[in-house]
Amino acid sequence: MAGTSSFVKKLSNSVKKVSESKSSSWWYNHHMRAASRAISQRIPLVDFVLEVRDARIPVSSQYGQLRYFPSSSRNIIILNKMDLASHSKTKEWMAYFKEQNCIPYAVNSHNKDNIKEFLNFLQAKVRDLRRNTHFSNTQTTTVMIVGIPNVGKSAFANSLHQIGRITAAEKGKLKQAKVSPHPGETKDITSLKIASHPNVYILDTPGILPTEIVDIERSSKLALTGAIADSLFDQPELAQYFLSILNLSHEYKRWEKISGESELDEKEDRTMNDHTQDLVVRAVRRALFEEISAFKGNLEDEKDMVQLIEAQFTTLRKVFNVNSDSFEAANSIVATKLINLYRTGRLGHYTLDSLQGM
Ligand SMILES: Nc1nc2c(ncn2[C@@H]2O[C@H](COP(=O)(O)OP(=O)(O)O)[C@@H](O)[C@H]2O)c(=O)[nH]1
Ligand SMILES: [Mg+2]
Repeated sequence: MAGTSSFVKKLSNSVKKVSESKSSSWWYNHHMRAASRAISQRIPLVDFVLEVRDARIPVSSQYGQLRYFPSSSRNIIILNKMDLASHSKTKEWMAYFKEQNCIPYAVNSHNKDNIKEFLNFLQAKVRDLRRNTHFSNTQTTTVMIVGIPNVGKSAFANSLHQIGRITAAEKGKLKQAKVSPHPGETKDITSLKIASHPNVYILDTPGILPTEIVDIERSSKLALTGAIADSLFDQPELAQYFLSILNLSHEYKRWEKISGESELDEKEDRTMNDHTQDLVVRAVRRALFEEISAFKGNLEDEKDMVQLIEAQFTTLRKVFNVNSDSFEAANSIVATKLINLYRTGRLGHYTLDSLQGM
């Protein structure tokens, strides 16, 4: 994307610096190596593989290990976090994957209705499989969830387990897979029951990154969406990258109406119960909208973009009420807060992977 490229370059330079300071592949740690082996051994043994991807980056969040297995009707691509992606772009990506003879399914793991619909879809697949193969009536079906870190595998597994048709007694002792905003929190393969008679179990697995990511734009997107640990990236650079995307999109235009009254104009806001958080979100949107609207430069020009982003940082320091002695420390706090708002969907819906050139 023109206009964001210098920010991708800057980010990738810091990525390189980190990687040079570590002896081997720095984001592919020994946990991932061990887990990757365990997952690969199980793939041929399970009945279905659900590859969870991030709907904001349907290609960049691909789970590389699957290329060693023949693609089949037992593999389903889950585009999770659809609530954070552009709705129209998700539709286009769904059509693209269907054209490629894949089975895509877009969900928001926090949405009960989405999960119910997916369970029905999966149950139909399970019934087909049972009809067409030599399954005995008592045999268990196993479904393994795989994917890169932080795409919502554990959240998805938990929701399927909670909403799945299992007996009341079993519901009483519901297990939980650990869900966390930080990547790398799932360390073991966990089995959760999602249906009874016949039994269907889901296996949640740790997230695995590619051993090497050569494409610098891809690593920037993985960093922004949270698949790679934040400690490996400079937060202001990550926030600048995000702002360059926001400034070139049309999302901010939806914030024009924000006038400062307490009346909320967006559906997502009504579900937010933290009033202070509401006010901060509105103030951030208003500040970003006003900075972009007042800006007279050409955003395709990198120098102009840098200037706008600097102005946005200055305003955001006030909005977030950051008083720090050091300029760097203040910017780092602003960046972390801004990225957090983006990742929880408060600053618009962006699909970062483009279908062009596919
Ligand atoms: N907005 C949104 N957030 C999600 C969704 N699924 C998971 N998350 C959040 O994404 C983060 C990572 O989820 P987790 O299940 O731990 O990811 P995992 O590393 O793939 O197991 C957590 O903060 C979840 O609450 C979703 O569909 N929409
Ligand atoms: Mg997990």
